[in-house]
Amino acid sequence: MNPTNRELLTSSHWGTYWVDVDDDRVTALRDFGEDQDPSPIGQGIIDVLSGPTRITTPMVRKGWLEGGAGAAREKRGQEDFVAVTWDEVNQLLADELSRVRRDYGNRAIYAGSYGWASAGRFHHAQSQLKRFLNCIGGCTSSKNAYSYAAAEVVVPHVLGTFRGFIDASTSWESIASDCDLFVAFGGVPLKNGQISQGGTGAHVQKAGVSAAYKAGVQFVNISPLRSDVMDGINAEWLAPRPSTDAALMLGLAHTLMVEALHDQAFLNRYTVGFERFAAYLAGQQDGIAKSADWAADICALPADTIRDLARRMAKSRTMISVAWALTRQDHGEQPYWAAITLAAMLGQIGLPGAGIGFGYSAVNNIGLNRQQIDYASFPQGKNPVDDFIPVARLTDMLENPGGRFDYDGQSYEYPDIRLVWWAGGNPFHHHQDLNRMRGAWAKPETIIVNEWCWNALAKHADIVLPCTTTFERSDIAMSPKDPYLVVMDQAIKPIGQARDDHQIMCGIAAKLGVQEAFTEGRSAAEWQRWIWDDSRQRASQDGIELPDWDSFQQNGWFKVPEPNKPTVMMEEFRNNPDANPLATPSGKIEIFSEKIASFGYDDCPGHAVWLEPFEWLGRAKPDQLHMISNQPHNKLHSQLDHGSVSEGDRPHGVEPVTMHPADANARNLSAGQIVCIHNIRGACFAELNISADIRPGVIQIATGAWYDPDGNTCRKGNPNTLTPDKGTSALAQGPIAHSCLVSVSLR
Ligand SMILES: Nc1nc2c(c(=O)[nH]1)N[C@H]1C(S)=C(S)[C@@H](COP(=O)(O)OP(=O)(O)OC[C@H]3O[C@@H](n4cnc5c(=O)[nH]c(N)nc54)[C@H](O)[C@@H]3O)O[C@H]1N2
Ligand SMILES: Nc1nc2c(c(=O)[nH]1)N[C@H]1C(S)=C(S)[C@@H](COP(=O)(O)OP(=O)(O)OC[C@H]3O[C@@H](n4cnc5c(=O)[nH]c(N)nc54)[C@H](O)[C@@H]3O)O[C@H]1N2
Ligand SMILES: [Mo]
Repeated sequence: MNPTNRELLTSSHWGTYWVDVDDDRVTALRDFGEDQDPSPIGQGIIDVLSGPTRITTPMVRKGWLEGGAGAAREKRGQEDFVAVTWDEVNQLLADELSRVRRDYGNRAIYAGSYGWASAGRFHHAQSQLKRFLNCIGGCTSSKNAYSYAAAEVVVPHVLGTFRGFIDASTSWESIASDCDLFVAFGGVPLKNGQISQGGTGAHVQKAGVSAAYKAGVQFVNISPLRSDVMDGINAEWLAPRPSTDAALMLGLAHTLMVEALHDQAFLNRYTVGFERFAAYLAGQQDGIAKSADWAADICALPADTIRDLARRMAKSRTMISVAWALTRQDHGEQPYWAAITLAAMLGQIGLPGAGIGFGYSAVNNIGLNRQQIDYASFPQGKNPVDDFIPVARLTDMLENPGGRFDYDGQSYEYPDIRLVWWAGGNPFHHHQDLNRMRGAWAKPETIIVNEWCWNALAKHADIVLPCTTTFERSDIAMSPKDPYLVVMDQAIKPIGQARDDHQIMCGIAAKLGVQEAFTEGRSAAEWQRWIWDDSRQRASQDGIELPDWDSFQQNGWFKVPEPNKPTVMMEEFRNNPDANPLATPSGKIEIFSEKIASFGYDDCPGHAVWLEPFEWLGRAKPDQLHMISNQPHNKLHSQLDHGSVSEGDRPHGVEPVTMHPADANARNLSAGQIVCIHNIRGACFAELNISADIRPGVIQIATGAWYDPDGNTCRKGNPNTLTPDKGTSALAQGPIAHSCLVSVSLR
């Protein structure tokens, strides 16, 4: 399997490791020497590569197999499965796809298939699925990511692009050398920096924060959790009520305005619409000045603290950092628009170490100084179907065929979905209000899932196609977001009858007569080489020489040289806004957007505003608490929840929840007890952890525990039994998991 004499290597979203193998079993993962801060997450896979949670053969739900498509679909998740051969399952799939396409058209197939799957440029499950479906007429798809859907739609109206700027975030080096004050809404939690999509070579977030601190940068952690900024850097901690950041930012902006601390020259040259926003701040129409005192009432922070912070921000070289989590709340567009507006008022956008940053909280690659190379990927082809949903409108779509929804200025129709196919994501992890989703999930006639482990998604399918893990196939990790290009060696043979997603699609393509269109005559190995060679040419055009394929394989990895100076986001625009206009209608920063205003949305008007969230502490009943369900420190989402690292943090089999001592006392609860977190949508169990490092009135439980329902209660502690499923606004329709009220009592 290993064409060279070197040791075996692998890459994952959480890091690169050397792989030890004995008797066709992975026995250990050893740290990649280049990484000074390796993540323990990877170790969680070793014990679950085989064993009872592994899917080893194609499986069909009994009712579906016996009664045909649609039979006993309300029993999904409860019925037994029957093992079948690959040939049998391929025939079933070919017949079923043909039926659905013939009777309802390709738009009746939903394969948005959102999710992170595994690293590897070629074996990207979603690309494999989509390319295959595009060969047979396409499918209904999804737009945007759960991570930051609200920002993905609003920020392009304000700055011209969102993804373009997260890929060009000001680097840690620039922050260390030029920033004085780093104001972090949602913090910079080190737990999240373990991850980078598509492969992580070396972890830099901790070193970046530490170096900035040593260089004299003062960090302000604005978050319900003290731990959202690392220990030992003397960070200030401000804990406003969750989902009130937009109000806090408006209070800061108002202070800048009334104290004439804003940079009018910057606003004149680089922005449009400040007057409209200023009129709103002053309360010219609604009679409410958005002052520090006004904000203080909403956020429950002292007004003087807000005024003081505004003055310090004006006086210092300031970086405003907004966590992606701020988008995953009701009206999640607003904190992003307000933060950009605030940064524009400070006039430091485009200066070294200052301005605005999207997601220093989120992943290793934000702040990582690197060359941005547009590597080739496995081409998905073109989807002939125009229908789509904003990614988090899944349940709405399944519940309302023919119903209408708004999105970014237009109105669209929900298609009538008959067949759902997921490869490389887990809606029973990522979606909100899972109990409601489970009801909607019972509507399609057929649900197909490619998975390697028996999680809730696989259990709720009709046809389960067992896929390999990265150890069972060869691939290459080459993410434009990371400087390390890594060979992912096949370390062991596929477990049971598992097949690569590519091979799975080839099998079905052959039955449907589109194998040639799907593969273009290339084997998996030939495709990888094609991706490498094409990427090499692209890099070369950017003046970067990648090694040839054989040398790359021989060495196992290659590090793209760092750029010769730190990245500064929007530097070119600042230096010459006429030559480098933003891709907005005005070419400038749109503090007021005529375009968004023209949509006429009450829940997203033409400039940043404060709108009361769907659920928040300002309207909580006396016994209610605000639940934050943030990213887990010991895994990536639901991945490896069943492995030793995640299970090791859960001695009693349920996920920990953190609560303030005052809230625990008020409920007569003590640490270590198993509690039930509940609201009108559902409930989950959790083990109580008590800590003064969380804002009173707030509880925190990580996402990721595998959904294990007993009625509407998840026994293991999946917080998405509780979160509301509602769009951020008619503009973006993003998920709002972080705007959620709950009650907690003893189980
Ligand atoms: N309450 C709450 N909910 C949230 C969030 C939150 O903050 N709070 N965050 C949201 C965010 S930001 C995100 S990105 C989503 C994440 O949601 P997802 O990305 O859907 O979650 P994962 O658990 O990473 O799902 C990936 C799935 O792919 C499978 N897989 C891995 N490798 C392969 C492969 O090679 N082939 C195939 N076919 N499958 C593979 C894994 O077993 C796993 O089931 O969750 C969202 N949900
Ligand atoms: N270890 C690990 N790392 C990950 C992931 C993972 O699953 N595991 N997932 C990755 C993915 S897909 C994504 S999208 C990113 C997400 O990156 P983020 O969205 O930045 O991460 P979160 O942990 O959800 O949120 C960051 C912090 O925001 C705080 N917060 C929540 N609500 C509010 C609020 O209303 N106001 C303020 N001021 N703070 C609030 C929470 O305390 C939380 O710890 O993380 C990535 N990194
Ligand atoms: Mo995400």
